Formats: sequence, C-alpha cells, structure tokens
Amino acid sequence: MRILLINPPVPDINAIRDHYRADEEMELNKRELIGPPLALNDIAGALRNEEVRIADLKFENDEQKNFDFEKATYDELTSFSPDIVGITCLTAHVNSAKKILKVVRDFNQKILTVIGGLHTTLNPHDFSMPEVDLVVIGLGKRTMRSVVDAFKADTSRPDFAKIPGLGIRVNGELKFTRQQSEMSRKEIKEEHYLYYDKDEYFPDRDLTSRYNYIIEQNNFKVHYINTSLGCTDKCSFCGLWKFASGYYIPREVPSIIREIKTMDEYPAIRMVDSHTYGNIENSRLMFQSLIDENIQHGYIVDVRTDTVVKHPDVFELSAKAGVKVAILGFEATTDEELEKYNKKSSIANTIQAIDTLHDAGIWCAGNYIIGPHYEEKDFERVEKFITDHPILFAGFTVMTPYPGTPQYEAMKDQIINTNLDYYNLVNSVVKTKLPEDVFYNRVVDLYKLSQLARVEFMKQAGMKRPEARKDT
Ligand code: B12
Ligand code: SF4
Repeated sequence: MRILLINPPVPDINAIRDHYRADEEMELNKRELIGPPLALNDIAGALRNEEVRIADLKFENDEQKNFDFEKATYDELTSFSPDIVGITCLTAHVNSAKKILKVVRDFNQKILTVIGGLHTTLNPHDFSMPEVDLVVIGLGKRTMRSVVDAFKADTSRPDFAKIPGLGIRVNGELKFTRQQSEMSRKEIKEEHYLYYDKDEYFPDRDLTSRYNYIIEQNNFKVHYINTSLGCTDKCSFCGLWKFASGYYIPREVPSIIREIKTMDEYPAIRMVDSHTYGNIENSRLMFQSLIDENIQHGYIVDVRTDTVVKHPDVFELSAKAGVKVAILGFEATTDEELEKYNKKSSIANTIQAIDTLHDAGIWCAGNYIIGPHYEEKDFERVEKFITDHPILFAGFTVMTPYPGTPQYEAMKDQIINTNLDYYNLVNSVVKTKLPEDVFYNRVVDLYKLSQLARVEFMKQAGMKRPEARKDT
C-alpha cells in the first residue's frame, strides 16, 4: 500500500506580530515554531512494511512566501499516487485540512482518507463530511496499522467496524467504534500504548529528513520523542489530559533509552510530553540511565512548577544528563488566575521553580496566558513579574478557548471569531476589554521587555547559548 501522510499548513495570521513596527523583529521568531510532525513519524513507524511518504506542508508554508499548499497536495498525489491519505490535525489546521481533503477527493474518489490528532479527538464531528472516510479518535499508531490491514484485505468493502478509536462515515453520519475513553488505564497501556515500545515500531524519522528542522540560534538539528502519555492534571484551557482520557502513563524507561539510541544525528531532542516528570521515579530512572549509558544530547523537557519545587534533586540529575531547557506553563501572575485555570499550583511555586532550575543550570522557557479581559493594571503586573523573575525566554499566548476544553464551554458565548484559522494562540477570538490595538501593543511591549530581561539574565548568569556542533 502507498500511504501519504500530510501535516497541513497553519495559516499565517498573527495579530501580535502585526503590531510590531515594520523595522522591528518579533522576538518569537518563526523558526522557533518549526519542528517535525512527530505524530506522522510515529504513525509511519507502525507502517514500515508499506510505502509511506510524509509531506510537511506546514514546514513548506512557513519557509516559502505564497506557498500554494493545494497545488503541492495535488503534485504529491500525482507523483506518489497513494492508496491512503492520512492527515494530522490541530485546531489551527482544520480549514487547511478540509481544503486538502477536497483536493484528494477530487483527484481520486477511491483514495481512503483518514484524519487524526488532538482536534479530531476532541471534536470528531468537525470532520463529518463527504471528503473524510475515517476520523481517528485518540492514539493513532495501532489504529492506523489496523486500518491499513483492513483496507489491504479488501479495498472495495473494507471492514473497519472492529477497530477501536474510529469514527466511520456511514450514510452521511459518523458511526463510532469502541472508543479509547471506554478503555481502562491498563487496557490503554497494554493494547495501545505498549505498541510504542516495540523497537520495530519506533517513529520513522528518516521520512522527514529532507526537511531542515533546526534550532536556529545554534543550528542544532532537532527531533522529538514522547516519553509519556497524558497529564497528571486537568487545566481548564488544555485538551491534552482529555486526549489521554485523564490518565498519565509513562513509557518504560528501557524502551525510551533504546529509542534515543536511534537518534544520534540529533544533538537536540525535545521530549514533547504534556508533563515529562509526571511520574517522578520513572523520570529519575530515565535521566540516571542516560547518564549511566553516557548518551549525550541536549534535551528540552516539559514540566510543571510544583514538580520542580517538590523534587529539586531530580532536576540536578536531569541537568547532569543533558537537560538544557525546561518548558513551563507559568500561565499567570496571581494565585486567583491560577485557580481559575485549575492549575493546582501557586505563584510561590513559579518563583521557586525558576530559582531551582537556574541553580541546577537549566534554562527556563515559560509561558504566560494573556486574557482578553486584561486591563492596563494586569499588563503592568505581568511586566513587573517578568522583570523581577527574568528567564531565558518568557512567551505570551493570547487566551484561546479551544473547542473541546472546559474553558471553551465556559467562554463559548463570548467568542466573536469562530474562524479556526485564528486559533493559534496569537490572536484573540474573544472581544478584548482594552481597544484591540492597545491590547496587542501591550503584548508587543511584553515581548520587548522579555527580551531585555533575557539579556540581563544571561549577563548576570554569565551564560551564552551553546555553540553549534561542528558536525551539524
Ligand atoms: C511539538 C509541538 C509543536 C511543534 C511541532 C508541531 C508540528 N507537528 O509541526 C511546534 C513547536 C512547531 C509547534 C507549533 C505549533 N503548535 Co504545538 N505543540 C507541540 C507539543 C509540545 C507536542 C505535539 C506532539 O508532537 N505530540 C506527539 C504526537 C505523537 O502526538 P499527537 O500529535 O497527539 O499524535 C498522536 C494522535 O493524535 C494521533 N494522530 C495525530 N495525527 C494523526 C493522523 C492520522 C492519520 C492518524 C491515524 C492518527 C493521528 O496519533 C498520534 C500518535 O498516537 C504540543 C503540546 C503537547 N505536550 O502535546 C503542542 C500543541 C499541539 N501545539 C499547539 C499549538 C496551538 C501550536 C501552534 C498552532 C502555535 C502557533 N502559535 O502557531 C503551532 C502550529 C503547529 C503545527 N503543527 O502546524 C497546541 C494545540 C492546541 C489545539 N487544540 O490545537 C498544543 C496542544 C499546545 C497547547 N498550548 O495547548 N507545536
Ligand atoms: S499541566 Fe500542562 S499539560 Fe497538564 S493539563 Fe495543565 S496545561 Fe495541560
């Protein structure tokens, strides 16, 4: 079978960037939002005996001005002639994905079309449309393997009904098979998740090696790895815990180590977990094993502030193992805001976590959510906080109620922009309390201040970014 997997483009709509003066560079440069579509590498890992191609149209669109992704899709279809097209989908991808699906259907009615990802899992009905045959809900690796096998067995009347985690389009409606949400933790781990732990199914990263995923500042080649599934918490604005049916399931450490051993060509590895340290003993074992086996990469991890505060020793160990940057969702600058987000942490933890990570030699990339209700006093409070607690990179996302999250349910009546092209964390889809221009200019001010704070922080800490490795 020939299977074409597509990462759709995210439309380049960015109100924050548009409020920078023409002669100023936005600190959050575009390159930092470029990386491999691990979902597709991952699925391809389970399809190694098939002919698979990955088209990263997001990458191409980010790199080339006026990139025509519909034409690029058509060209891929013509040259590769796939039997199946699979598309991955976040919320900001939805409209591009729908256009791609139309191109595929118009090209050849017989191609089986499959769409999966975070958005389809939380909102499967958004893809109840004639151009879609199967919607994948939840983990996709085993599901896609089963779909391909069923299609291979009978292309004219494939039987998908026994494959869990699907919405099958029958007579214009989605018919759901047994869902991941009906499975116990044990079952997800045994039946789906452990599928990730067989070496022959590790992500196929070669399929995207023609794209240049690098961390621009130091020219490091980067790739991603999953070391866990789900999260320990249930923040109101986040869909990741729902995706994993509320479970946190860490991977077995030996399998993580074996997978990292296949990633020699990537000096930088980002652990794209919701929470890399959700099971602290597993994390301790993972970082100790990396040290014991002398496996050397620079790692980027995702962590909650309360975990850092509770387990400072694990972060010293992590730094020894090569962790260079920790990504943290700070989200807010008051405890009341954190409570509203159901973050189950505190500002005291934020401050302590920054200090603990810096003491360990780990740089922080922390994100703050800027609400549409923010007034001058709120911006001033954030400004003071980021100046008082400078880090390597403070980022600011505009509060975006993503469909399928509790925040969406709470805010849906306030949404004034339902065009999902704008749901990329840099545009407000709810009316801002300050005049729009003032609101975005204040976010721009935050970015500028964050840059100054970073320069000051690096000077004080005597730090500089690591040099590029000679062989990259
Ligand atoms: C790494 C990452 C990135 C990378 C790379 C993304 C890429 N693919 O190009 C970078 C830094 C570039 C990035 C950018 C953005 N990101 Co991002 N990113 C992540 C992160 C940290 C991990 C995603 C990941 O790789 N997961 C691992 C894979 C294996 O999991 P998965 O995608 O869920 O795939 C599984 C299933 O969903 C399913 N599946 C998925 N696709 C398909 C397709 C088929 C055919 C099948 C069968 C199954 C299937 O099977 C897979 C394996 O089981 C998440 C947060 C997190 N911790 O998860 C945010 C996250 C996904 N990003 C988010 C956002 C908003 C963005 C941006 C839009 C932000 C922006 N300002 O532009 C951009 C655009 C991304 C894009 N793809 O175009 C949001 C999405 C929210 C939403 N509801 O849509 C998240 C959840 C973070 C958040 N703040 O909430 N991101
Ligand atoms: S801790 Fe992070 S990943 Fe977990 S639910 Fe909250 S925001 Fe989502």
